[in-house]
Amino acid sequence: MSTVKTLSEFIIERQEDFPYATGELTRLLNDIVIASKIINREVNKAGLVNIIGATENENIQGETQQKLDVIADNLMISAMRSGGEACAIASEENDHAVFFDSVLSKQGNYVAAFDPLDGSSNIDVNVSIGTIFSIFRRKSKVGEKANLEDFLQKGSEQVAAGYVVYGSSTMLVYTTGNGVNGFTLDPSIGEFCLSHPNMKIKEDGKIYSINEGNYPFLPEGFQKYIDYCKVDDKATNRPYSARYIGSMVADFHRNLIKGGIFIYPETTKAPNGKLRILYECNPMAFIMEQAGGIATTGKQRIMDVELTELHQRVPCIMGSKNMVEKMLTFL
Ligand code: P6P
Repeated sequence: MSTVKTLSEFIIERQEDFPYATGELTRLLNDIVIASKIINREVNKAGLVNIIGATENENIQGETQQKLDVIADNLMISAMRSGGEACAIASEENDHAVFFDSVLSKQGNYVAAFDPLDGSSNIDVNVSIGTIFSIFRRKSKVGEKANLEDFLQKGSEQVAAGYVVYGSSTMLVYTTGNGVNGFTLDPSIGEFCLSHPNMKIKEDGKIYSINEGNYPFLPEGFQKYIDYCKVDDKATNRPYSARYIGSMVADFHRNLIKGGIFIYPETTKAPNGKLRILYECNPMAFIMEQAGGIATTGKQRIMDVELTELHQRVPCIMGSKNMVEKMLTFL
């Protein structure tokens, strides 16, 4: 009988992958795993109890907060606060980062950034959603209260990044800079089990993911690329297939497995695009590069972008190497 490898066992086994392996990052990742399992439970029962639908509140992005957004956000904050390995947490749902005050947390070596429930507008229509996380070593002095500079680090400084996709099954995919591994939740034992070791994205693909409703507002190069995807040319495997769920984690995960390109560019309505670099584009870029793909703003590597504010947006083109390189020739 094949021995099942749980995520917790895998993280401990691979502890030497973590810089300064002292067990703290291992514990931090396991705290995130526990919170993700609870979020999964809440997401799965959303249709049955009164936690679907919207609150009366808007987040800093001006987006209506879904009830589950707030539940997931609170779960992540409390997991990080009680775990003690993170000295601060930033989240799409909170205007400002939360700088923990306890003596224990101020000893924490790491800061964590989350999109606690990405794509949450899809909850009420039962479409896959996800949690995205990004972890940095703090820049501020251990023992002191963390500060904003701890979060305004380039994506290349991340020590770990990952996502959970709550779909037909629940999967957690993460990297610490030594490849990408995927784990599927086995509800019968409540454990994430290694199901997709050493994930790599195909160099080519047939799937393009972009909200074509934005076509009139796109720079000409992106309009030309969309037109290129639709040309009937068997020699170059076109026309491609349009696949767009409107949930970044779900679109990203499908393309990671099947090959493809995901694009959320700048538009005349949103000159820096829509997606946030700290807790959406950088963690996904880390995973994409570790899986052999490319993640760019169209002008530079996403993980080289300097951050000046917590909820900074950045244009995002990521996916199969040859598809992204071809797409860039249109810009
Ligand atoms: P649009 C969800 O709100 C999200 O942040 C991402 O998950 C998703 O890729 C994007 O926005 C969808 O945006 O403008 O196409 O609806």
